[in-house]
Amino acid sequence: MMNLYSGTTDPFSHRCRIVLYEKGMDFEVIDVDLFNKPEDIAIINPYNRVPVLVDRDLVLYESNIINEYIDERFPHPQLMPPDPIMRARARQLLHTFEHELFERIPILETANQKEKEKEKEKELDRTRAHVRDHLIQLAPIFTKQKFMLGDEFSMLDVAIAPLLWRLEHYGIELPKAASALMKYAERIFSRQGFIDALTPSEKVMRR
Ligand SMILES: N[C@@H](CCC(=O)N[C@@H](CS)C(=O)NCC(=O)O)C(=O)O
Repeated sequence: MMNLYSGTTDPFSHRCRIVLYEKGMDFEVIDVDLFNKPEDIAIINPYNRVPVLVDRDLVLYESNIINEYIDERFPHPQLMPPDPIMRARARQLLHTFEHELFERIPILETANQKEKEKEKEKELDRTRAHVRDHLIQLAPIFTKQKFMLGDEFSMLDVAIAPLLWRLEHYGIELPKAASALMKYAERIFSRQGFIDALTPSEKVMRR
């Protein structure tokens, strides 16, 4: 059985939980409190971060790498496109999401810290604006199709969903012009796999 070491509020772990629940397979999620991290994480992941997947002798870290492995081991429903050209495009977009959006998560995570220096507050505002503008650019896609790659739910939707779930929590407000994107987000949030993957601490992030 696969074991996933997963942060209870961590958006990267959230991605892996979504894939595990979408696949409906046998696995165990080991909850990791990031404020009180057990020492064994540093033993299994040299970067001392979650998520980490352990499948017998295989130990994997990096959410997108873990998710591609699960997708290949359990191909139903397939989340990466079967065609090599579409798969390459999907990986390119996964990279863009990391670069433009998810690399900024550590700054966005400071949104709920009480005491912040002025400089940090400015950095947080710049980051919120960058993420908001990038999401606004994506909105027109969903006037034509249901999901990121077409009408089927895919790895791209998995990859971005934890951020969309946390927009309010990070203090990011989208304008009405991006309503197609928020409708798209609701489409993801209503999936059974998505609902089952939420931890109690994540459930309270959105009202
Ligand atoms: N690029 C990594 C990012 C993982 C990551 O940054 N995890 C953070 C949680 S947001 C972590 O475990 N940080 C260690 C800590 O907070 O002590 C992935 O996609 O898995």
